[in-house]
Amino acid sequence: HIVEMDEKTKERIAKHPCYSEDAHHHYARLHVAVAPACNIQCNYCNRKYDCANESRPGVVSELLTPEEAAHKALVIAGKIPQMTVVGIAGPGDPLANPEKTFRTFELIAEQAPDIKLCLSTNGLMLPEYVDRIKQLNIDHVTITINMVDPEIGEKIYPWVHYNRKRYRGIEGVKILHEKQMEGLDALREADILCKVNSVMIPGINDEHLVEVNKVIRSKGAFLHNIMPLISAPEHGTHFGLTGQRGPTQKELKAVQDDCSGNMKMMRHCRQCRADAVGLLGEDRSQEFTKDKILEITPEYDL
Ligand code: CLF
Ligand code: SF4
Repeated sequence: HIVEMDEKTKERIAKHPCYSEDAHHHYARLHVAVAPACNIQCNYCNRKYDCANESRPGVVSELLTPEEAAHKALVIAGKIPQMTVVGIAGPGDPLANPEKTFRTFELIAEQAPDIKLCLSTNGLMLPEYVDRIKQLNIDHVTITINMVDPEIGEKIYPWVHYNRKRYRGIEGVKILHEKQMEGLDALREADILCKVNSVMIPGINDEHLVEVNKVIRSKGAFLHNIMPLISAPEHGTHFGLTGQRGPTQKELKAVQDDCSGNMKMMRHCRQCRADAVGLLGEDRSQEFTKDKILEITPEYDL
C-alpha cells in the first residue's frame, strides 16, 4: 500500500525518474562525475571504480571539472528535452568534494534553473551541508544507509575519515551512523525530499534492513531503495575476495516486500554509473563523452 501523497509532493516528484516510478518511462537523468574523493571505506568498494552506493561497480566514469560538467549538462539539455534531473553521485562521495559539487550545481542553476538538482551521499558530511543544499534549491538527496546498528556496520565499514582523522572499526562506524541520523533529521526539517539507498549484503545486513526501514521511516525519509550487492572477485573488493555473494532476485524481493507495508519502496533502480545519461536502464554515456560534447558545442559562456 502506497503512502498517501499530497499534491505538492506529487508535483515535486512528477518529473524525477527515480523518485517516481511513472516518471521513469518518460524522463531522463544525467549524472556528472565531478567528485573523485571519498571519506569512508565500504568493504564492497574498489576505488578504481565508481561509488557503489549509487552506481554500478566495475565501471569507470569520465571525470569532469565543474565547468565541463555544466557545459555537458547544457548541451545534453538541448539534445534530450526529457532530461529533467542532473545528479551528482560520484565517482566518490559528492560531499567529500564539496567545492566541486556545489560549484557544478551553481553553474547549472544559473544557466538552466528548470533542471532539478539531485545529490547522493554516504551521509558523513551531510549535517554540515544541509543549509547549503537548501540554498541551492537541491530538492532531492539520497543517503546510503546500510545499518542502524554500529556492530553490523563494523562488518561493512573498516574506517571513516572525519575532521582530518581516520577512525577505525566501531569508533568510525558510530560517527558515520550519528551523522546519517542527523542528516535525515536535518533534511526533514529543511523539507528536502530524501531517498535512502541500502545495499543488501546477504548474511551481514539482510535481516537488519527491516530495522533500517523502520528507523528511516520514523525520521521522515520519502523513499527506500534496497539495492543488491554486486560482488564479483574481478572487482577486487574485500567482499568479492572473501567470496561474499550478492542476493538473488528472490531474496531481494522478499526484503523489499517485508518493508513495503510501511513506506514507499523503489523497485525500478538500475544502479547507474556516475556519468549515466538518458532514461534509467538506457546507457548513452558513450554518446556524450568529453570529446563528443566538445564536437557538438565547443564553447559555452559559463
Ligand atoms: Fe541519479 Fe540517484 Fe538522483 Fe536518480 S540515480 S543521483 S536519485 S538522479 Fe536512480 Fe540510478 Fe538507482 Fe540512483 S536509478 S542508481 S536511484
Ligand atoms: Fe566507495 Fe562509495 Fe563507499 Fe566511498 S561511499 S567507499 S566511493 S562505495
